[in-house]
Amino acid sequence: SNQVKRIAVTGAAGQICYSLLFRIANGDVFGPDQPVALQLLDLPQAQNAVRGVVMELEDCAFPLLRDVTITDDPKTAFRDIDAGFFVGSRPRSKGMERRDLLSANAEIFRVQGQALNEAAKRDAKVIVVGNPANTNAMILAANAPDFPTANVTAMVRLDHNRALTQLAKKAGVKVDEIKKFVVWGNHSPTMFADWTHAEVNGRKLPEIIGDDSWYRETLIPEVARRGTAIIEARGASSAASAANAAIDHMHDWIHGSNGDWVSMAVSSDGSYGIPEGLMAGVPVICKDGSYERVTGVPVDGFAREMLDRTVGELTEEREAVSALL
Ligand code: NAX
Repeated sequence: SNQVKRIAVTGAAGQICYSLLFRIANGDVFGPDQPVALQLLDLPQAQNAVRGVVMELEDCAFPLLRDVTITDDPKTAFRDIDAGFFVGSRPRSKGMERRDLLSANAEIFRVQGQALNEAAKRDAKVIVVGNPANTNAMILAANAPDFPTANVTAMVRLDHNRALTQLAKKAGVKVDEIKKFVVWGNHSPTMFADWTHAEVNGRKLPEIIGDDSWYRETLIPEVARRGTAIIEARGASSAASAANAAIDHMHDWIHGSNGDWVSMAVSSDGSYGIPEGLMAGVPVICKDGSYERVTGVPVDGFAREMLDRTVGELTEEREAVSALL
């Protein structure tokens, strides 16, 4: 039988994890034959809440769930892991400036990077969900010098999935019929949902939809504002859909993307005019447990402007936390 995979999840008492943990334990990430052990990290004051979630996990009697650890110590949480979901982060509180938020989180991800460096398996796959996700991932990687930077990624898959459904509705096709769609850049309102290369059965999606102003004036801003729209409607931020996107991201990384593009924020190699080391959403193809950036995608005109804008924001975020890199 398969050896148990050890999976760290941070922010375990939070609302995204209230969906994510159950799906991991159900086999949605690693597959129906892969036993898992969960190593749950949260702050000292949240330990009791995590114990409550673990009671519910037990009450699901998941056949694949072999062991659960609860801790407030990052090193214990990351010991010998095969995968890590970094969901916990410091939310913005009243009166907090963007810069304060960036540095509070930078401090968290500095400490967690050092723990990852010390404790995790070298081939562990890491996704950062906690915001500002891209910059947090960059700090995590920078503070784990003996851990492969390529194995640290950040999540733009929720933006990707949000756009896919709207595009599929508009085109009158099924979501999985759309290929070669990508979200570039930061997980923030500057992200660039790029339909330029998207295809349905070999036909260009922009030609099928045939409405460039809908794309620029409705689709892009609606995807950018979707998180806010959900908060307004639900009174709480997106949780189940965020967990689902994290699962899609990790699932495809492990099991492959069948030749199609998926959007992942990965450490830039300098291509597409994205400064080296920034964690930016790019198109990748996943195969045999790793991802490869799609190379040579033409980026010009409107796409260039949009990509430069989101990369500009990532550059500013890096400057704001530069002391911790
Ligand atoms: P919650 O506030 O419900 O939960 C966060 C949890 O993290 C809490 O239990 C808290 O105690 C814990 N935590 C805080 N600091 C920690 C630390 N240093 N170590 C371990 N745990 C810590 O937030 P939730 O709704 O679950 O969202 C989690 C994060 O995901 C937020 O930063 C949120 O902004 C971010 N999101 C990112 C998305 C993306 O696409 N990349 C989309 C969804 C979501 O908004």
